[in-house]
Amino acid sequence: MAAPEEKFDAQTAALLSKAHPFERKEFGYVQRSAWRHADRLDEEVVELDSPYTARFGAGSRVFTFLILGDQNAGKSTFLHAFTQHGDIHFLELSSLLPILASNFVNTRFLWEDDTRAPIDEPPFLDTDLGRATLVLSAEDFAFFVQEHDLSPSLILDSPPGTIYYVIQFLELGGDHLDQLMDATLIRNPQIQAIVAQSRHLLTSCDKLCLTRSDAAASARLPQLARTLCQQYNLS
Ligand SMILES: Nc1nc2c(ncn2[C@@H]2O[C@H](COP(=O)(O)OP(=O)(O)OP(=O)(O)O)[C@@H](O)[C@H]2O)c(=O)[nH]1
Ligand SMILES: [Mg+2]
Repeated sequence: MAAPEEKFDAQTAALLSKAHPFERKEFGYVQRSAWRHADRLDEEVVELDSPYTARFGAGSRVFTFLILGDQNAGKSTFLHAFTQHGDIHFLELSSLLPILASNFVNTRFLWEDDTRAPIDEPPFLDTDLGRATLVLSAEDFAFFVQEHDLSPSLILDSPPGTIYYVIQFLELGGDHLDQLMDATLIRNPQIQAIVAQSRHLLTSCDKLCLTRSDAAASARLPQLARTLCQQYNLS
């Protein structure tokens, strides 16, 4: 685990010491975890490493879900669950959804001179951009669709030669969400580049999902959701 940085006050340093492992980057703080099915390591799985990858290799069909919600509603906890292989319930989850490989990235964008705390409740950093990516084989995904009575079009409308299905959950929050809604808020060119990448990710979204921890605190959420839906043609 990274050592708490000296620039933070004692309270923030204490929170960071309880955080899921994180790295300090030029653009901020990143938490990552990954999982890969041990019995199927020989299967060639699409590359999941980059937090920004919007395209996957030929033969992959991608479904993208945007997760929005109140602060500390548990969004990152949900995203992280797909890689949390040490948890006693992970086997239950992976039996339900037969994942070949999964990846979790949680990012808080804070430049060197920014002394704001990157966390307010451990173990996850306050999210600007978070992402969970799950890969399933075409055969396992078809079984999942059939077992759960989902629309056969999920399979039938896939391009010929689809061998993987990739499910992505994107979590957008904090300043990053505000910057996506209003480009005039962006001053730093590096943030502009990151926001542009997130815009690109948003254009590939299939569905918007809202999580709420507290109805009173959610007043801003419907408006945010409406604006994002209009801007990015989400449903
Ligand atoms: N009681 C309870 N606590 C939860 C649950 N899910 C998450 N938490 C806790 O709630 C806190 C915030 O969780 P996060 O997953 O970081 O929430 P978030 O929505 O990603 O927060 P932001 O990125 O800051 O908006 C952490 O302390 C979690 O351990 C849950 O289902 N029940
Ligand atoms: Mg989060």
